Amino acid sequence: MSVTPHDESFMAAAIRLSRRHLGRTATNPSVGCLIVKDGVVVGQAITAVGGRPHAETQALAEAGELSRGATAYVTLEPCSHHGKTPPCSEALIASGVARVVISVTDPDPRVSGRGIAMLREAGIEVDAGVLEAKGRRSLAGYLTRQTKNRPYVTLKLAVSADGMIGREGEGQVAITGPEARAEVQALRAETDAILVGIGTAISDDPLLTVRTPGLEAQSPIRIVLDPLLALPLTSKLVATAREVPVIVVASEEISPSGSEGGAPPTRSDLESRRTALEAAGVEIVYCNPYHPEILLPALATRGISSLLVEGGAKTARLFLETGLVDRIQLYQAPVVIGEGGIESPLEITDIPSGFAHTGTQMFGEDRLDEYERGL
Ligand code: AOF
Ligand code: ZN
Repeated sequence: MSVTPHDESFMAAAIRLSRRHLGRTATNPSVGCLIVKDGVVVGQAITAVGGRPHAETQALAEAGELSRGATAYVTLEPCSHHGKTPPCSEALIASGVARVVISVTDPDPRVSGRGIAMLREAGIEVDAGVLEAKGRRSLAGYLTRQTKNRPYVTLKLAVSADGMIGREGEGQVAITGPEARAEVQALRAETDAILVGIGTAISDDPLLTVRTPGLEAQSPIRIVLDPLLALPLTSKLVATAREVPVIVVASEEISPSGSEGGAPPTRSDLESRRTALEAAGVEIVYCNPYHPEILLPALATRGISSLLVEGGAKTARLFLETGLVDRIQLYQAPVVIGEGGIESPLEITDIPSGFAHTGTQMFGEDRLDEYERGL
């Protein structure tokens, strides 16, 4: 049997389902699985919050005896390894499903192709690569961390009608409206970590959490690029560091084991800032804050698969210039900033080459354009 439009419809549903647990299954991918019998969904599941159980075993449990002769739709190749749970391929074989339809093959070296091989050896018909581009996008964080040893990076910018992202010396300036802000909250909720530069952390005093009622627990880890530990102890970030983690990325040169000397502040100043930040629950990581190509693998090692860069202009430029942005979300608002504006590092007319325009949506008066590089 070959792949039919029905297969694509069920896979689209499985992909949509999988997105519900994005940002909540680290370091496991959020996978969606449907069990379909005679054209009807009889079991459906997502990788559980926390990463286990995997999607397939839960969907099969729901379908029960109805799995026999059914088709399983899975967004990622079923696992073949004995990890923290037994292999899903074995569970599928034991359930008696007749066919397994897969979107993306698993780059995990413990699985990669073996899951499919196990199913075929057991006489199950397997079709892989169904809605693959869409499937890959839904697994972007997992795939990027597995294959590039860094998180998938989204750069979000909100630009005024006159090309500004804020006003000098004024802290947070409203550029987008409530609908767009709600959308950004949803994006934060599906992302592992969010990053800003120290300039933004000081001038805007942002919280960087998810405030959508009921989703507060899905706030990302908050990261500040802060070479000299300038994050104020009175900032909202520091004040809430015990509820939602804050990581300050400071220069290696100022680490307690780093070399002496250099520019002000003095070593004892730095030492007391470090002690105070740590006492407030902030974690300090010593890593060159101006080299995302070094920082990002360090974040991947900590299990961070997706990163949202939210500002400011300098930090956005740094990530763009090092070619470490995978997706750009550019909001354009009708607001005019005028005098004293901070120029956007990016406008719709100068999106870097290599990015494809993947969609436009309106949120109230604001227009969101999305651009992605190949995964
Ligand atoms: C699946 N279905 O829903 C997910 C899979 O540590 P473990 O034992 O949980 O294994 C983690 C690996 O399992 C992960 O790297 C990926 O290969 C796979 N994730 N596999 O069959 C799922 N989440
Ligand atoms: Zn599995």
